[in-house]
Amino acid sequence: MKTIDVCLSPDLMHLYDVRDKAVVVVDILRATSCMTTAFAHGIESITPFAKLDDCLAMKSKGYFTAGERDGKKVDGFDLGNSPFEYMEENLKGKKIAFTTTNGTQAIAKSAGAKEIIIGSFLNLSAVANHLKELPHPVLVVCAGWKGKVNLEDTLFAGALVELLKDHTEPDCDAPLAAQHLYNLAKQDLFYFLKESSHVKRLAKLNIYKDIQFCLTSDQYNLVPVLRNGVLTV
Ligand code: 3SL
Repeated sequence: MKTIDVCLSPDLMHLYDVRDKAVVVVDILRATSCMTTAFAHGIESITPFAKLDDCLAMKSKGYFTAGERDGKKVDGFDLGNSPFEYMEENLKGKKIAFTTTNGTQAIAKSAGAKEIIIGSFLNLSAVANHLKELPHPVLVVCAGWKGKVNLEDTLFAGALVELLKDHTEPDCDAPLAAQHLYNLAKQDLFYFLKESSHVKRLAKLNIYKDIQFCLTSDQYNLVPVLRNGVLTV
């Protein structure tokens, strides 16, 4: 049976060898939820960048640019990091260059994996079904917050471990911890997360609607995959 593991923070990536792995990058609030939503609404591709300048430079190549730091849209960028922005009709068929505080950093740190895919609650079952078909061991990479662990990405990892429990075996205690946590929280993820650091951070920006949407399971049946540095479905 193939293994499943969970890297609770990108700062722990040195502990994992990604070369034989299918990596699922997750940033529930909100980068990977935005990416999933964007593809569901017809966006052609998303090119993730770790650095703001590299991302902004794509504007001159005809890309829409999405830039978030500390929860806020960065000046000069076309888009921020609310999933509702990615439902706009004018983005259909467009290419987006994307950079966020943690999500795109986690993608960059997963470089070299056999496959890198984007996970969120919005496409949870689609991701699980995709992974069932792959022969590779699975590593869920939680984006966290500036190197620190967060609850919402850990809960997603736990949901995935739960869905894959008949197809994978845990490689250490992190997947087991995530799975137990998810089983405690699954009746009401929003309630479970109300004291969490990033929910509090985003609440200050008044974006409960985003949080609630990002915690909704299985809205979309698609799996963004990174090929040659570009995400497509
Ligand atoms: O850190 C990130 O990548 C973002 O998703 C953070 S925020 O939800 O936009 O604050």
